[in-house]
Amino acid sequence: MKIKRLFAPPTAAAYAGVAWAMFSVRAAQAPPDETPAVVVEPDAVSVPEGRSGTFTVRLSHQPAGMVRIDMRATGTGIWAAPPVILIFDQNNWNTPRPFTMYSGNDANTFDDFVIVTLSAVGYAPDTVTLTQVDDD
Ligand SMILES: [Ca+2]
Ligand SMILES: [Ca+2]
Repeated sequence: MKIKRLFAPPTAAAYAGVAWAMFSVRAAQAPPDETPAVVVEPDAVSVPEGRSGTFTVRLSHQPAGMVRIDMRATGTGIWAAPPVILIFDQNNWNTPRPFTMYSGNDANTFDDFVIVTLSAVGYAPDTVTLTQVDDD
């Protein structure tokens, strides 16, 4: 019925069609598309010395195929991560996947830290900062 009104002659019915068309344009413009990104949560994790800390990783947008997450770590102290490669696909891209890192026992007395950057082709990278809680 409403599509018919758009093509009607200039009568009262035609004005109703115009109003409906304007509403359609507004609906198409909002919300704006966001940049596809790797999503890491939370932004910061506190890890007791000798223990582990966990964060999660997902994608903001559905990929066309398989997407591999690359990890890069920079910081101080002794950290270890399991040899796990995170791969997302069209079905599991928005399911948060946990990833655990371990803080090694060290001889120093300060809180070491590591910044982990997670990236993927076609997606903006995200980071998480793991901060050790030194026990010496
Ligand atoms: Ca220590
Ligand atoms: Ca330390």
